[in-house]
Amino acid sequence: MLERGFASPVLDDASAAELEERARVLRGAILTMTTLAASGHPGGSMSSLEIYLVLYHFANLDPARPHWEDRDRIAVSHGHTSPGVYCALADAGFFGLEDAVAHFRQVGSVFEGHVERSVPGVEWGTGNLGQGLSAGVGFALASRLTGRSHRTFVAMSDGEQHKGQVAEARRLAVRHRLHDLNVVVDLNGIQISGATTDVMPVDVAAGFAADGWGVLEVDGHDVRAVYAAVASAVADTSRPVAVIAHTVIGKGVSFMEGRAEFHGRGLTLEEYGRAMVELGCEPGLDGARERRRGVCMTPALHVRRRGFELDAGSPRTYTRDRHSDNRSAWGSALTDIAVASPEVPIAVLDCDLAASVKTGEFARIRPAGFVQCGVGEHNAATVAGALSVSDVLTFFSDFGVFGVDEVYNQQRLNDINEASVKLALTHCGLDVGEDGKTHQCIDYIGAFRSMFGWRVIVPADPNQTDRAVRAMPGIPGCVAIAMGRSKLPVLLDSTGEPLFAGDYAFEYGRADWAREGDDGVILTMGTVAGAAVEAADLVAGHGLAVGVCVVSAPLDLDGIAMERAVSAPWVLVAEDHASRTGLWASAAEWIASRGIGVRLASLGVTGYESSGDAAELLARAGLDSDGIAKLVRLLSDTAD
Ligand SMILES: Cc1ncc(C[n+]2csc(CCOP(=O)(O)OP(=O)(O)O)c2C)c(N)n1
Repeated sequence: MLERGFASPVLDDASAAELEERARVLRGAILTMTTLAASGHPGGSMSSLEIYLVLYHFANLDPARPHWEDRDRIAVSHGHTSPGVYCALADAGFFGLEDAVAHFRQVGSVFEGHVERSVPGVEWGTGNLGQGLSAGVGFALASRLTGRSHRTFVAMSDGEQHKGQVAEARRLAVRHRLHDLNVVVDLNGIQISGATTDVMPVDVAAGFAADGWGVLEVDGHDVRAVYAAVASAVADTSRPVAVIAHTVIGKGVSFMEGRAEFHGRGLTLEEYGRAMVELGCEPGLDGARERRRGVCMTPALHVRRRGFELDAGSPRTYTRDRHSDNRSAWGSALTDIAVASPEVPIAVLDCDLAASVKTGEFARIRPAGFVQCGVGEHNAATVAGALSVSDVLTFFSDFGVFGVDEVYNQQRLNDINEASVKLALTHCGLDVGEDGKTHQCIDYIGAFRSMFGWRVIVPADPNQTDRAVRAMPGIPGCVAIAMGRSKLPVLLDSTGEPLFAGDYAFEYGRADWAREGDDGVILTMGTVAGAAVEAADLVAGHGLAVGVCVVSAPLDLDGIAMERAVSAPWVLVAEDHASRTGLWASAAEWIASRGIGVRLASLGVTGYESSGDAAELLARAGLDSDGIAKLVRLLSDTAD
C-alpha cells in the first residue's frame, strides 16, 4: 500500500487492486452485520465504502494510537452508515472486523447503530444529520489554534445537504480560509423517502461552489478517482475543497442498487444468500451469530475530558459604588484569562452579538481566537464542541435563547460527545431589556436538566460571576454560566462587605448564605438574589429572621445547605426562571427524594412575559424585594 498522507497524487496499481478486492469482501461484511442485527443501514454504507477505504487508509492516522495528537481528523457526518465506517476502520487496523460484524448494534457493544467516539478511529458521534461538517470546521480551526498541522476530512451524504447548518459550516470554513479541510460527499441520489431530487432538490456542487469552495466531481466507486481527487484537494492550499463522489446506493448487489428501501433495512435470509453469491463472498452469518453470543472484545475508547490548569489572572472586586452587570464581569474575566495565559489556545465563538455578550475586548486582544459565526448558531454550537475536544479552551457566548433553546440538539450532541464547551449565556430570564418574550430565556435549567453531563452556574452578582468564570476552565466537561442583562447590586454580607470577594473562592455546587435565620429560608439565585436579600432585610425590621441561601449550581444542590434550609418551617424559592423546570424543581426533587416534609413555596416565572423594563417585569412577577417580602410574611403568618 502507498504511504499515508496523500503525498502521491495517484494511487499505484497494486494499492488500487488491493482496495478493490477489500471493498468486495467488506460489502459482504456490511451485509452480514446488518442481516444479523436485522437492522442498520446497508445501502449508504455500500455507496460510501470506497470513500471510507480511501480516507481511513491514506489519511495520516496511526491505528495503534487512535488519539495520537497530530493525527488527521475524519468526521463522518452521516453516522447511520456506521457499518461502512466500522468495516473500513477494521480494514485499516483499528480493531478486528469479526468483532464489529458480530456485535453490531448489540446491547453494551461499542459498535452502535450510529458512529460514536468510543469506537477507535471515530472522531465525532453523529446520527443527527447535518452536524458533521461543523465538527470538521471545529477540528480544522483547532489545528490552527493549537499549532498542530493536521488535516480534517469530512464524509457526508447528499440527503443531509438539505440542512441549513451545512451551509452555515461551509461559509465559516471559507471565512476562515480552512484550506486544510476537505469534504467528500456520497452523492447516491437516494434517501429514506426516495430520490433526493423528489424529496428536496439540492444542487450540492453549486452550493459548495457558491460559498467559495473548490469542487471536484468523481465516480465514487473508482478508488483511483476518489484517491486522486482527495489528493488534489489536499494539495490545494488556496481554499477548502469538496469532492462530490457520484455513487450508487447498495452498490455491488444488483437488487439493492438504486433502491431506497435498502437505505435502512437489513436483508432477509434469502436476500442475504443471493447477495453473497453475487459478491462472491462466503456467507458469514452462522459464525457471526455464534460469536455474538460472546462478549465484544473491542473496548470502548476512553474519551478524555479534562479541565485546563491555567493562570486565570487576579479576581476583580466590584463594590457597591462600582456596580456592574454580570455579562460585563464575564467579559472582563475572560479578557484577564487570555492575558494571564497567553500560551493557552482559546477560542471564543460569537454569533453577531459580541457587543451585547461582552466578548469584544477578547476579540481585540486575541483576534485569531475570536470566531465570528454570523447568525449561524447551530453551526457555532457544534464547532464549539469539536474545538473543545481538541485541546482548545472553548467559550461560546450568546443570548440564552440562541445558545440553548435554538440549538438544543447540538448541545445535546456535545454532551454525548463528551465535549468541554464553556457556554456563556447572557440575557437569561426576564432580564433581557425590552425585547419581549421571544428573547426571554426562562427554561435553560430545564433544558440542561434533561441532559446528563452539562453543569449550570447562575452567578448572583458581578463578583461571583468574576470568580466563577475564572474557575470554569478548570471544570472538565460542558459548563454553562447564565446571566441576565442588567446591572445588579453587589451582594453584601450581614457586615456590609461584598459576599463574593475577599477570601471567597468559587466552588461548583457550593451554596452560600447571604443572611442567617431560622424563621424561614429563601433559596435564590442569579438576578433575583439581591432582591431576596433586600426582602430578608425588610422583614428583619418586623422581627422575622429569614435565611437567604444563594445557590449558584441549580442542578447540583449543596446537600449541607439544603439540610439546613429544610429544617426551617418553610422554604421559598425565588428565581428568574420558569419555576417548574428551574431551581424550584431541583429543590422539590431534592426534598421529595428524601421524604422530607417541608412547605416549599415558589416565586418564579409562570408564563411568557411582555416587553418592558426588566425591573418592572420582575416586580410584576413578584420577584422584587417588596414582592418577595410580601410572600415571606404570608408564609410566616400561615406557618404551623
Ligand atoms: C437531523 C436528522 N433528521 C432526520 C434524520 C432521519 N434520517 C436518517 S437517514 C435520513 C436520510 C438521509 O439521506 P442520506 O444520508 O442521503 O441517506 P442514504 O444515502 O444513506 O440513503 C434521514 C432523514 C436524521 N438522522 N437526522
